[in-house]
Amino acid sequence: DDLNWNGGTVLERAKPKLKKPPMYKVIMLNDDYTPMDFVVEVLCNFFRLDPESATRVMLKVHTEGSAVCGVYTRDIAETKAAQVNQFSQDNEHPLWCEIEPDD
Ligand code: TYC
Repeated sequence: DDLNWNGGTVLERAKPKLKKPPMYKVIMLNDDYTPMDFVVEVLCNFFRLDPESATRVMLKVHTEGSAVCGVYTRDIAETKAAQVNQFSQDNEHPLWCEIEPDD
């Protein structure tokens, strides 16, 4: 903690004021219908993954039911999930993302 000084004496110990924000995981869920290519495209374009990483995450969702696409502050995580869900609906795919706290 920081020290607060007053004329050469320590008055109190202050808490550092900058705290790390709570972080949220964006979780992608499996379904039986969304084409694998579409999922990889979403992971590349919305989560800035390279094609190899995107393919790895897509296959993890496919085999395990869900996977983490990224970890962000709450606003960014909510926006990414909403953008993916809207883009999927616009393209008539049931692909779905949710967010959850990253303890
Ligand atoms: N299970 C889908 C299929 O067999 C592929 C898929 C992967 C769908 C990941 C959604 O988040 C997903 N075509």
